[in-house]
Amino acid sequence: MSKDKFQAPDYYLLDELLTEEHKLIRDSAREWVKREVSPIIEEACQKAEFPKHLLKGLASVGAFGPYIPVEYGGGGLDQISYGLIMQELERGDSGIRSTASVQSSLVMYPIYTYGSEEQRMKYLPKLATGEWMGCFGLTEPDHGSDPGGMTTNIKKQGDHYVLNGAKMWISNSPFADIAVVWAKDEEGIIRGLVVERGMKGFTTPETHNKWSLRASSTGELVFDNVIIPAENIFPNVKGLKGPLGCLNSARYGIAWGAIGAAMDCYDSALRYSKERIQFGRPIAGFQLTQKKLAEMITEITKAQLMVWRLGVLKNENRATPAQISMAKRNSVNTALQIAREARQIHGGMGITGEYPIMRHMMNLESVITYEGTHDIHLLITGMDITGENAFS
Ligand code: TGC
Ligand code: FAD
Repeated sequence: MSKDKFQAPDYYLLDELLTEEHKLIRDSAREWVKREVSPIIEEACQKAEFPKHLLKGLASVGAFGPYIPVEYGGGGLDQISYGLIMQELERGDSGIRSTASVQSSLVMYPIYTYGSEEQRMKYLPKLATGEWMGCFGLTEPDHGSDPGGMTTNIKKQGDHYVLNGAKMWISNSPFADIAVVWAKDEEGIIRGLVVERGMKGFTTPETHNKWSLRASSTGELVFDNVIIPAENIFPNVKGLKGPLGCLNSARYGIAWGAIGAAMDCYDSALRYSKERIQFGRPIAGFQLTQKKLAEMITEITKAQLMVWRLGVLKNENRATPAQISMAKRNSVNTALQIAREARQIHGGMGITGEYPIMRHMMNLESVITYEGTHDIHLLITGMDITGENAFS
């Protein structure tokens, strides 16, 4: 890939809505992505390899547990800081943002929110530094959009539990040290628990042949009579609201993150359109190119405003799950449309690894499906405004 010349679009001067601390955090993540991610990401995607050497750097820019309190190793930051970090990481690559989303919102968040003090102290500090990596097992081969139908189960035997079942499509599972897993107990109640690598009967086969998120490692979680000590069960949550509560946090981060991918596509298309000469003039001078670029910056600006406001509401503990769904759906869909238009502006060059467009576009095809599909989020909005449940 050619040198990273990214310049962030800020058409409505949104920087003025950020504090000095927000800007420092954002700029340090931005610089790190330019220095460490951009030079290697294209090759990592081509080879379908997760660049594991980036983990320490991710920890150093505060990407692991930014809003977890400092006494547990987190950054103690607010929700807008979290969003800005996700935006910058996904500007680099959705797979890198995914790794940070899973660690922060799907592993550290449930341990912090639902875990015992012993569980917090045991896991959170090591997760914050990247010494331990985690993954999140909710989806099963037969239960994706309807996780409430899961069949993975725990049965109490004496002073421990026995875990059986399988999870599919699990980001980071092939190398994770621990897995936060959701399973039904003998009464059919969903419980959360921590499974540690090395426990007998626990395996994590890798999923190959992905055309999307190629720089992110995806796999399964297979549990064959795994013995789980009682102290690994989360004491403070029961039911589907446990995993769905984690998704609120991760979806919020994705709502910011996808805008990063959109910003990268727009920035690349704008620069290319000024440099590329056809019919004796830059293609930026053609009305049809301008229409594409003008619509891109309009949609980016709308999405930026939406997530900023959502961040304010989240800081005040007022953001509803349905508001988060709307933003996740809007940002990802916007980014995907922008990636497709940016690809057109780059002409044939748009399909090559010289530019980040095609990689973002392929990544976003996963992002629009995971953490709740485009249609599921639409139905969440529909239910919220009508009071009618159209899921089942
Ligand atoms: P439903 O009956 O509506 O709700 C069951 C209970 O959960 C509560 N609830 C929530 N709580 C917190 N946050 C939310 N967002 C919540 N939504 C619902 C609800 O109040 C109820 O509580 P209670 O106390 O009454 O029991 O559940 P349902 O079975 O009808 O399903 C609803 C639906 C479809 C919205 C939900 O299941 C859903 O969101 N499906 C999509 C599944 C999904 O997003 N999976 C993501 C897997 S993880 C992932 O993709 C990681 S990608 C990682 C990366 O690399 O970034
Ligand atoms: P399905 O639920 O089978 O949906 C198929 C289609 O049917 C979709 O278009 C959907 O919108 C539609 N549909 C389903 N129900 C309805 C309905 N009621 N009304 C209308 N339409 C409906 N999961 C984890 O637990 N942890 C992870 O770390 C994780 N990482 C992932 C990484 C990648 C790369 C991918 C691709 C997925 C990941 N997932 C993870 C799983 C992800 O959350 C699911 O793929 C997603 O929730 C959709 O489930 P599904 O693929 O089974 O699709």
